[in-house]
Amino acid sequence: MKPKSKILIIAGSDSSGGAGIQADIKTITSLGSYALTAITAVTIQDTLGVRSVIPIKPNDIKDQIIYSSKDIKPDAIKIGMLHSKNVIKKVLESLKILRIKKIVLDPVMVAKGGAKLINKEAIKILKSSLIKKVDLITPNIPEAEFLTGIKIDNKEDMILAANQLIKDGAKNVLIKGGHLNTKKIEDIFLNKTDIKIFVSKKHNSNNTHGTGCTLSSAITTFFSCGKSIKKACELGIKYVNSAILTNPNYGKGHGPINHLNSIKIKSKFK
Ligand code: PXL
Repeated sequence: MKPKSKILIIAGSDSSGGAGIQADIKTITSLGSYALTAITAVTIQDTLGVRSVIPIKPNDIKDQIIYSSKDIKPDAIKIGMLHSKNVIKKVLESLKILRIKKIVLDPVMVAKGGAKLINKEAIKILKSSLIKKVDLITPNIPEAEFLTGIKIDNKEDMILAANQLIKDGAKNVLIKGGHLNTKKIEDIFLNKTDIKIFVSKKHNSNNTHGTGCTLSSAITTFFSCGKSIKKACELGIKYVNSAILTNPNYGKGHGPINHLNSIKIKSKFK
C-alpha cells in the first residue's frame, strides 16, 4: 500500500511515546499517510509526568520545516507544542514560505500531569497571529478558557467560546468537551455558518495520554485526503474514541491510547 498523502508535523517529542510527535507519527501512519517532522522540543517524561523540557532553537525548527518540506512537499500540516514566542514567529515565517493550504493547530498548553508546555507570551502571539493562519484549531476546555477568558461549565459556554474564537479570526474551531463532567462526550465544531455537536460515548479510563495530539493528527490526515474539515473532525473523533476503548494499559499513570485501531475507520475512509 502506498501512502495516501504527506503530512508535516511540527510538534514536541514525548519520550514515553503516547503523546507529542510520537502520537502524531503513529496516528498518521496507521491511517495510511506519510509523516515528515519538525521537532520543537524534546520532553523527558513517563506516564506519571514530565520531568523536563529541552527546547530546540527556533532557527533549527524553521530549518527542519523548510529543508524537508522543500524536498517532500506536504499536503497538510499539523501543529502541536510551540513553547515560546520566538518558536511561533519562526513557524509563522515558515508557513509564509511554504504556502501549504491545509493546516490544523492543536493549541497545546498543559500536559496530562499538569506540566506547562507553553509560556504566557507565546499564548498571546498564538492568539493574535497563528490562529488566523490555520484552517482549524482544536482546543480542549482549559485551552479554550485560556484563549477566550470565558469560563466554560457547559455546552452553551463551549459554543460561546467557539464563537469568540471565530470572532478573533479562527476559521473553524473544534472545542473538545472531555474535561466536562457529563455522561457523554460532546465536542463542538463551529465556524461562521455552521455548528455541529459530535456526541460520543465516554470511556472511564485513566489511559488518555495523547488524545489531543492523536485527534488533531487524525483530523489532519482525513483532511489531507480530501474530506471536508467537518467530516475530518467526525472521523478523527471516532478514531480517538476507539483508541481509548482499546488502550493497551501501559505504565503506572496516564497511559497511552491504541493508535493501531484504524481498521474500522479505514473502510469508511476509502
Ligand atoms: O498532550 C499534549 C502534549 C503535546 N506535546 C508533547 C507532550 C504532550 C503531553 O504530554 O508531551 C510533546
